[in-house]
Amino acid sequence: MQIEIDAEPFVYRMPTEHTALMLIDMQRDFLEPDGFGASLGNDVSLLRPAVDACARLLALFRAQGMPIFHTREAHRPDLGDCPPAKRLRGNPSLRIGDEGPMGRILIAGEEGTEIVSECYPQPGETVIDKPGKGAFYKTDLAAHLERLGITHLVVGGVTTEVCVQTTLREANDRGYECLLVEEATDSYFPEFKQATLAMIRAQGAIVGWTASFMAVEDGMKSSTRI
Ligand code: TIU
Repeated sequence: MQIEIDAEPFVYRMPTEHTALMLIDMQRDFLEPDGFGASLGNDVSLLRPAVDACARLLALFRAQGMPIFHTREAHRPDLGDCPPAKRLRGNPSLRIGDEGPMGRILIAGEEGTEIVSECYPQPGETVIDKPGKGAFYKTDLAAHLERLGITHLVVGGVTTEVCVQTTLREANDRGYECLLVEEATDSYFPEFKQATLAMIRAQGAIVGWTASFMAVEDGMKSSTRI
């Protein structure tokens, strides 16, 4: 079934059997105090609104039985997949791999690397650990999407201009039709969020579409009434 979502810069036509929800990096390390985001000097409370919206998106897609992907920015314990250029850049209070209050920063299996409880994956949902900002880089995401026949991605997560935008651009280059849900993404820099939303949908959806949560909900609920 094809549904229509009132999106910008124009309507987003979503074939439900070829669409997946993808939530990017809704991890404690970015969303809670004492994690990686805070170690970089950020106010993590700025990302809280996205948690609620992502949880509501999850409920919507789960109710329809549609495929759901979660990503985590997570490195191997030996840091073999973390280039020194990434680990050593800047002057964070804790670097990737350092022991923090929630375990080793951004290391697979550690508490801080886990997805927050509100958005925690359920059985049957796919979790992709990625060493980069983009979810396609050095992951098997593309193979999963191809196997399921996915052509359309509805996206939320953090942070808007870093991992979310990188993933949207990677997906766009691979031919996916992407919709970013406005309330379901946040940045440590609110002006960067707004700029990213604007640049994604500019030039006739040069990277993709944006829509409010309500527009997505209205579109999906209208489909269930048909
Ligand atoms: N620092 C920042 O804004 N983001 C990241 O480091 N990773 C993600 O966006 N997931």
